[in-house]
Amino acid sequence: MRYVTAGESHGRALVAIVSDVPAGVPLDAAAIDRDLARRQHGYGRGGRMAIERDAVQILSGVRFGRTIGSPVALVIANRDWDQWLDVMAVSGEPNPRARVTAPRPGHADLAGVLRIGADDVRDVLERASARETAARVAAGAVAKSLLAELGVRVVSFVTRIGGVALETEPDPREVDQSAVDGSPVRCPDEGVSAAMQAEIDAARADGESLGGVFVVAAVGVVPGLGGYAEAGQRLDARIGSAILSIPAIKGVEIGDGFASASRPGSAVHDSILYEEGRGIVRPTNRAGGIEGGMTNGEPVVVRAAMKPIPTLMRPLPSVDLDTMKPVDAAKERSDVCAVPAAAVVAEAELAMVLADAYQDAFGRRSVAEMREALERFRDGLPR
Ligand code: EPS
Repeated sequence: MRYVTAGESHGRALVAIVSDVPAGVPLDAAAIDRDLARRQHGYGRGGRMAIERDAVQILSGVRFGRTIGSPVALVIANRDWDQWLDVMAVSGEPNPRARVTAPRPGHADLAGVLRIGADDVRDVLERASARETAARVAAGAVAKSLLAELGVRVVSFVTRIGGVALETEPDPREVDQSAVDGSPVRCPDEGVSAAMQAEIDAARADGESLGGVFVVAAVGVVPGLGGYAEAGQRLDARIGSAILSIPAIKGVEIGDGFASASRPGSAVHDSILYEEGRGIVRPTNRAGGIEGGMTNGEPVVVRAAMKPIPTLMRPLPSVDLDTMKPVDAAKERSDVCAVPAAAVVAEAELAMVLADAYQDAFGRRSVAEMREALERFRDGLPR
């Protein structure tokens, strides 16, 4: 299973096409809309989220609530498009006064115009905007629904915003996702949530933006997904690539990741034990559910670092690309912090990688075929 998206931030709509979808996956627009709403919410979001009420239209690939094995096309209209007709029209002449010529440090603006030879930064920023991630969340909902049919649940929570961090991370098996979603910053601890919101308030007052860290995890995953024999099979590489493809993600670790580098081997690797009736058990999950490029049957635990949003209300120095004279970087309406939203996008990305890995292992054609093969595999595991 894979997806492709199209659409600009202030264009008419965002589009996702999900291909290689097995037949029989339950899919209804309301379930996708719930994830779209989770992505929109979050303390620290800007004015745009007050305008949009993201809602998906399923154009193809679904009959009477189930996929039929053909590509699923999804559309999310941009409500704000009405206000941008003069700037984002498909035909006619652009308004020269609407040009953007002061690239924002940290955004795609500068490298993008150098790449395509544009004389208006808007040609780049419209597509580079993280608005595109709404389409990813819609696509990921298809993967999540398949995974749910196979007993896999994907969860996420925020562990750091700026200088405020959650000291002890919960075991993903015990995370109550609706309680997490009840926190305005999607953090499982109420006290830390409140401190994170205060951090965001202070940043907003200061014309600043903030990044952070989140965990995205999959629970109920069978061992052996991915592969050790070929670079392209390795699941950690596939997950790393997918998570790093989310705008503003600058670091990814699996399990204890960077902390493992400073510990001796005996304090890093997870012992292998056997318990009658339960089979093989692992008393710890420092590996984050992945060994040798494969799932090992423990929850897959991924942590990602998001940089602060590049649009600053107190802008950094830039140059005007027309004159090459120093100017303040462009200011656009923006978010102060979007870490809670990025975690929801990461659920979609992780789900898409895992759905594809399940298809590699158990068949690509239908949920029924996949379920049967999965049962056979499970029956063969040591008990
Ligand atoms: C976003 C929509 C955008 C921004 C944000 C993400 O809306 P607008 O630009 O109209 O305010 O809120 O984009 C960025 C922060 C960025 O740097 O591109 C969304 O739907 O997530």
